[in-house]
Amino acid sequence: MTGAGPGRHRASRHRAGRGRAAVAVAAVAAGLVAVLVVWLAVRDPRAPVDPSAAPGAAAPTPAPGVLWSGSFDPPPGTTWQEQAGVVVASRTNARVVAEGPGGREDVLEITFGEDGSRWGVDYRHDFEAMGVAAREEVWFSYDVHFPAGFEFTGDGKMGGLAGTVEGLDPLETSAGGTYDERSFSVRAVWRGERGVVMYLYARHGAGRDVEDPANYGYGIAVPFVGPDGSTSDVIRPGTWQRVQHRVRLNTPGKDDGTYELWIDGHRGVSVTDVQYRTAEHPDLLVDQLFSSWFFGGGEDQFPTRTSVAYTDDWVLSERRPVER
Ligand SMILES: [Ca+2]
Repeated sequence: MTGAGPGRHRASRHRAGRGRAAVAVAAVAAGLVAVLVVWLAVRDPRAPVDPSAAPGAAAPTPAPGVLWSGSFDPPPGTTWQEQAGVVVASRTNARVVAEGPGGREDVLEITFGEDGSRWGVDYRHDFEAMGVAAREEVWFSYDVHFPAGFEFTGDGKMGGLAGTVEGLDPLETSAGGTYDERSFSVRAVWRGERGVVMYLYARHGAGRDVEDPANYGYGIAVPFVGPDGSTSDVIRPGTWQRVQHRVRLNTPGKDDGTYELWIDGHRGVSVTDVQYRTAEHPDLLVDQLFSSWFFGGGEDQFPTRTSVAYTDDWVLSERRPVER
């Protein structure tokens, strides 16, 4: 940069050197254009800046669009719950194990069915506690592993996303047969035949109102359709699988919000008529992870023995993360 100015002045003062100076100026200008082109090519204007990354530090560069990530390896002196922004924990049958299935390090092991219970865990994570602003669109991705022999009886809940208006207790979030339009939630549910279902509590979605009799007093369900067109055997016990939820909120009062559920890079649920927020609550945003993992339904769907499942590598992002 600094060479261009003096070069131009010298060229105007010395007639004899004008030709050579013009060539030099052109070369410098060409160099600057080349630098600019390279800079534009490598920079991603959407990539978040990591304030903790000091110059020269070996901190990993976050992938473009990543808002938060957690891998159950909290820094010394902290807990995974702090790392993951847990603000309410009503069921806590889980622990971090150093070596999980497939040699995976530091994974959350969730235990179901101890003492005849159908739980699981029920954690509510606040975006603010995770350093993430409440927003209108977000992706929540996590890995899950059900060991071979896992007892897929009834339908069991897995993690998802939720939103509540300011001041509402996270445990009051719409779920479990109760819809309150000051909130919404959407989770993935496993079914007995190892299928997976979207389980949505919102005013409207998939052509139905939440109070439609076809929902039997519960949330709106849409089955995940696998790459082969089948709705069963979506879960493959004994393997790690990637589950990804996408929520894009609607225009308040309109049926134009989006929900997508992806498993292992395949989009098996896509609903584009969701009314997450009603006209009365236009300020509702996505602001929570909803980690309730349990065997659902009636007592005939309770597990008959203790089972465990594993989860790891959680990511919140602005858009679909690059596949690993
Ligand atoms: Ca991990």
